[in-house]
Amino acid sequence: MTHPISDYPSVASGASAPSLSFLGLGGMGTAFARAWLAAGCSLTVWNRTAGKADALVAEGAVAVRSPAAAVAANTLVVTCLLDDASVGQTLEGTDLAGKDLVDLTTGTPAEARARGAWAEARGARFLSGGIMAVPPMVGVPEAGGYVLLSGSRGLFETHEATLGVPLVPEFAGVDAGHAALQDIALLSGMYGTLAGVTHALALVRDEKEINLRDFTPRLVNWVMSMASAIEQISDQVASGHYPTGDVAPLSMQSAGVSTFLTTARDQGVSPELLTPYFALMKRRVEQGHGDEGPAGLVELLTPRPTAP
Ligand code: FVH
Repeated sequence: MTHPISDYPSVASGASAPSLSFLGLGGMGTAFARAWLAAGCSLTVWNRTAGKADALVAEGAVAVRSPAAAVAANTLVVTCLLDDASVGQTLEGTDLAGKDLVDLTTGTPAEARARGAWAEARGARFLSGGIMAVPPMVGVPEAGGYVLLSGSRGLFETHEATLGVPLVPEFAGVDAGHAALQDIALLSGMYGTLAGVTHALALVRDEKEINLRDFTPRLVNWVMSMASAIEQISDQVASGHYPTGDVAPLSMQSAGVSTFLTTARDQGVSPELLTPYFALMKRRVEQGHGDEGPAGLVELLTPRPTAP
């Protein structure tokens, strides 16, 4: 469920202010810590390189010397470290019994599930997070960032307001791996788009009569207007039914591939960002799906056993 940011006003200050411990003061961690301090939270921080806490202490944080001291200081314990291995190294030997552990470190779904089982075996409730933002978006609701959280619904409901201070929290299910899976899926969509954008800019950037400042708004508008097709593609993938008679059938698109490859060659641009997608279109057409749109390409990536 998506919550409007207005659900997360500044938290109370003074004796009733939420209190939490935060481990990991890298670029993202520092942005999170600042947002909690600015909202009046009582924040205990730890970082491997202790000096990174100095500025936050000046802003009101309490820095402690060990992960164990940070975990002991509060029920709500949040980690934002480099990777899952660093989370294990940091929390090993700390007493997690009765704690609510929220790990915002990016990792695989399997790592999140294993970390959840590890935390629960030590008596903690657990949420794994996928941060859909970059540091300047943290604490800036209008920037549109949010954090996916999956695992213990009870933990989420207990701390939703506090967790919502830096970024809007969205509960992503009780499977601890589902925040990470959706995080990676969303970023994969971003990388695919960036691949096309990179190729497009490479095609035109050295052309004397084309000004990138004129071309770029066209590229932005085109990518955004094409994004409206995502919902139709998703509906077809969900149903596993790929209608024929698409307005831009694969057969037509596949026939146009040579135009893209020749243009790239003539412009001195490597086609390597596009050729894997073109290869999938060709295979799908060869399998007899030329009248369909692009949604069915997913069947080539996740082949399902055919019915007996
Ligand atoms: N920055 C971003 O734009 C992205 C946005 C999406 C989410 N990611 C993930 O968030 C995690 C933290 O990212 P970060 O930007 O804070 O990362 P760094 O600035 O590189 O800081 C890393 C912190 O981890 C500490 N650390 C590293 N290894 C260990 C270890 N073995 N034991 C204890 N701590 C460790 C490091 O400490 P130090 O180097 O200062 O001593 C930093 O605090 C990350 O998963 C992103 O993928 C950010």
